Amino acid sequence: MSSSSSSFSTRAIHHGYDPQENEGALTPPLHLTSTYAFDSVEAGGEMFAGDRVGHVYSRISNPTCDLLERRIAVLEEGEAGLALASGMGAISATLWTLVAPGDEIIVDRTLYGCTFSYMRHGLAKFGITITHVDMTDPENVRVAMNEKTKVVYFETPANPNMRLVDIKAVSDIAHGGNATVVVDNTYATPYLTRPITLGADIVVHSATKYLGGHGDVVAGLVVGTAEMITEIRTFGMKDMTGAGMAPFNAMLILRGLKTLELRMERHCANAQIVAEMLESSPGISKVWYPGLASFDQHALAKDQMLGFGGMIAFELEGGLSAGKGMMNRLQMIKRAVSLGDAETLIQHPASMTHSTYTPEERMEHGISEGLIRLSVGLEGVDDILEDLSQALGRISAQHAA
Ligand code: 3LM
Repeated sequence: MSSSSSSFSTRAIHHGYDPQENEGALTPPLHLTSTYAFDSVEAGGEMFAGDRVGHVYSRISNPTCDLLERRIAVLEEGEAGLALASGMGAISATLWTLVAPGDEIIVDRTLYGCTFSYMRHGLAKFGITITHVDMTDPENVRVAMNEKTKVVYFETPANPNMRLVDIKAVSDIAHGGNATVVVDNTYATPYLTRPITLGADIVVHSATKYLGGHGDVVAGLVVGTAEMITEIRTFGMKDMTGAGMAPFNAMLILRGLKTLELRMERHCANAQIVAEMLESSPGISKVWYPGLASFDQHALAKDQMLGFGGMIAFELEGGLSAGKGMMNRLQMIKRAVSLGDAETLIQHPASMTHSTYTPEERMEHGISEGLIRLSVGLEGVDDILEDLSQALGRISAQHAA
């Protein structure tokens, strides 16, 4: 067992599990069960009423998910965690729990495409106002806050253009108006940033990404106070979405977490080298990576993040057509959505992850048509550089011709 004062990896490997309670099994058991036998009718009734602790049905809780929930809570330094079927399940279960018709959510300008769609085309249909502000200046949140504001929501770094939000400054302003601060920590992971320690109330994750880390599972997590998590579990997850995590998926995420620190160190190291190479390459007009001195919010990144992460955004001088040509010439690097895997992945947000925005919305929300997103993987960095160079080289040669 590990205490919350142990190192990050020690907590990620040991927290909440004692092999001696499970016949010495080093790896936690996988509880493949949909339902649970009650000692008596009365005991079952008490569990349903919340007067007795225990599992009643795996859409609500499961022992394998429970271990993952305790582990992510200790890694994020929150009180409690919740495991859901996907990142979108985590986000929707959380927001369905927090808001009602007439309420307002203030969100940053840039969001992952399906989160944007869920809010703008989903929640907005049910009488919830979605107000986008540029949170790179926290004062914009103060100006927008009003008595209807229930939630302040953002990603940092934001998908796909890497904008950062000052978690502490925005949380202080939001709390002045009694709003709940929800941070999507998918890009940073708790190894690089712990939003709750900076004042956020709730953290949501697409665990599909770095937490799982191997591209083999779709999953989501939420961390917050025990009281908030109970509400999200019993309303947003159980009744509104039904989006509980399958126990097998919890096992895969538990396995991924054990190497999160190691993997993040390598993602950060590789991405820094790749970002510097891209920035110095002819034919590239702009690179967005928090570890570059040229990054507008480099100072905030140094303050708020332990490392600069594995995600890079960039644009070619030749715009979208040059970008498509370059991506199509890559050999080892895979053209795929998702991120945080061992494999380096590249994609075009405007036609893929952020195609849920209209072209006008993308322009308004800071996602240019030529933007390319790179999720730098764990391969040898020389192999990543070589693949990018050969694809870029041909583009530069074409432009010169
Ligand atoms: C993607 N992103 O390629 P799931 N929050 C963030 C995310 O990046 C994502 C989610 C939530 C991508 C998925 S696009 C079809 C593939 C910051 C997912 C949602 O429900 O687990 O996919 O998480 O950017």
